[in-house]
Amino acid sequence: MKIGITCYPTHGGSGVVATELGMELAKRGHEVHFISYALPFRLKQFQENVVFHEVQMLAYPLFQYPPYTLALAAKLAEVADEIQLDVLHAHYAVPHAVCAYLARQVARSTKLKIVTTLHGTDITLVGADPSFRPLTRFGIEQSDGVTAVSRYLKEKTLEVFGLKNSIEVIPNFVDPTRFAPRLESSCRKEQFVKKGERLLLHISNFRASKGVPDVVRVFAAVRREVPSRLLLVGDGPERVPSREVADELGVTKWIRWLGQLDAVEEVIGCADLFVLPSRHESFGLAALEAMSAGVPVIASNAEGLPELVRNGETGYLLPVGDVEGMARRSIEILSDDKRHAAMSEAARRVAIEHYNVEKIIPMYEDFYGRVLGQPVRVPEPFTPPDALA
Ligand code: GMT
Repeated sequence: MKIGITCYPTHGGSGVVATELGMELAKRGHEVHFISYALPFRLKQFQENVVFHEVQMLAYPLFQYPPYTLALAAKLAEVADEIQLDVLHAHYAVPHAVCAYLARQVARSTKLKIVTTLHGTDITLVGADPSFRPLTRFGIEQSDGVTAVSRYLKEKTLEVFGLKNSIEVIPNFVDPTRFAPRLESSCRKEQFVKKGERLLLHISNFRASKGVPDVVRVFAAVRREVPSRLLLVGDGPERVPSREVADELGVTKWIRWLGQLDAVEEVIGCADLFVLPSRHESFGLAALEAMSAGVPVIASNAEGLPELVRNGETGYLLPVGDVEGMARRSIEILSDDKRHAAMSEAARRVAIEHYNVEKIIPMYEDFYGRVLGQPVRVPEPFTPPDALA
């Protein structure tokens, strides 16, 4: 199949999922074309069957707000015609679903089908805002197929927009060989902690909804009981507030702000506990990547998180803002080796059984096939020429 993918290329779960999906489809022999304003950050290396098309913006003095969405739609139509795309897959409804619709109207090709994947804030925050609501609904209604990354998000979308579309739930996925426990990964724990100390980890885009200051508060309480350190990966508006809270609580010297990191798999396996106290989280990809590496998760019970984190089995879920409860459960896990090992094993098992890339990619292929009205033939995997010699 020839598949076009448009997504946000910067750090953020939807771009990660779109990029990983495209790379996996390419490995399986499909021809994948990414279209965006910059190279998606997990797409740094050459890969067979993958092409990146950059949306170029025309600089013109009249454009106080350069019309990126129109430039994207034009590029999508151009690529659709040139490559004869079968499917154009829009990740994050706003504005990508509408751009894909425009592209289909403009393209000469008549066979193009549009698939839209909803990720979370494109519905719950941005898409549902009165200023975007009619367009978001239109983009979803005009898509030939719509998927959502959790049951929560599917129900929320149907409720917010009063839609009659069918929405398929295809959860996010992880490669358990890449997101592996410490002993199977390249992570060196002694880089982050002294002997006998535990390592807590949080990864996000540090938006207000992630609750990064709460991560610091949980850590400060844990640190009083369990010798430990905290690693904060990512950057955004909550970096400064999280530093202020750390200073107030006197725990700054045990925290490392690593900033943005492309290859999070290089640190994730080192952690003993992953903390995600989000106010909004339709899925929680970083928590899944931690689970795959055998790291138990302490999370809020917001939105889609209860579908991923099994309370009492792979970690604990607590109400949003319940810092004390999160700290108590963290201490419980970190001070009992047997309990920690059991949760670690369960976290990895659930990730492998339910979210393995090998299981989820065929769900997308099957979905594309249904949208196209024909089963997708999985091409022969690409064989490098030197392997033929
Ligand atoms: O979490 C964010 O704010 C980023 C956002 C995105 O679109 O990049 O993430 C959303 O999509 C991810 C991938 O599907 C999900 O794992 C996140 O839970 C979701 N974020 C929210 O719903 C807040």
